[in-house]
Amino acid sequence: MSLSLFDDPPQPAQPPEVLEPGAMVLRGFALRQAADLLAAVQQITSQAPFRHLVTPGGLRMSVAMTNCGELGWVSDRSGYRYDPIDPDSGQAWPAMPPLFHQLALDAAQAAGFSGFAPDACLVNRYAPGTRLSLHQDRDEGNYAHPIVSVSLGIPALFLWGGAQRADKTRRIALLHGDVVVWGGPARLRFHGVLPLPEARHPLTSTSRINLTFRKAG
Ligand code: MD3
Ligand code: FE
Repeated sequence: MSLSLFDDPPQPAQPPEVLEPGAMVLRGFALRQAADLLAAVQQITSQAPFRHLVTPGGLRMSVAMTNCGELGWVSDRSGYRYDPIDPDSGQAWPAMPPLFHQLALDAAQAAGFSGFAPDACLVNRYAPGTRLSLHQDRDEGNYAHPIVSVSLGIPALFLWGGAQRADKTRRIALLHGDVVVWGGPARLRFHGVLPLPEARHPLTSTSRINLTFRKAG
């Protein structure tokens, strides 16, 4: 047993912020596990490297992506889908680390969704300048399941819209260790990420890593 000045202090639990019914921000919920989560991401990307997918319209996405779990989200000229096979390797996606599964289960539970059992984890990597334009997540089989997102590394401004693309958006800062759970009436909201400003983080250098856990199958 040792106490080091350089260890993270225990984090006081912060009350969940309700963005709207079904959408809750759990500030710092993943802070304690952040270094272990990032080590697991490195393990995943050694098997399934980050890549820039192409949209059905032929545009290269500025976000670099990979997946772990039984299913992975992919996009190409033929459309968007969940696929058990990584098209770049022809192999199954890396397994979802137990730490990921447990964190997603615990966060969903804290937001009022019990028994969340994700079968897909999309791993997004942002650099300064990377953005994600306004979209809905509608490639999953059953919208009754929530989506859990975990932000790591440099901060981002998340755009939170409405049921229609043209609806007014709010900006929400997502910082290292923040977890957001989106379910119920919030599940099909339009959302996106503004271009990231230049920044550095001690654990990720100039990147932001976002994990989104889904029940896709
Ligand atoms: C609200 N990722 O991977 S996380 C995505 O920061 C995605 O990488 C963003 O949008 C990111 O699809 C945002 C927050 C998020 C994720 C999924 C949602 C919010 C959501 C699904 C439905 C509603
Ligand atoms: Fe999304």
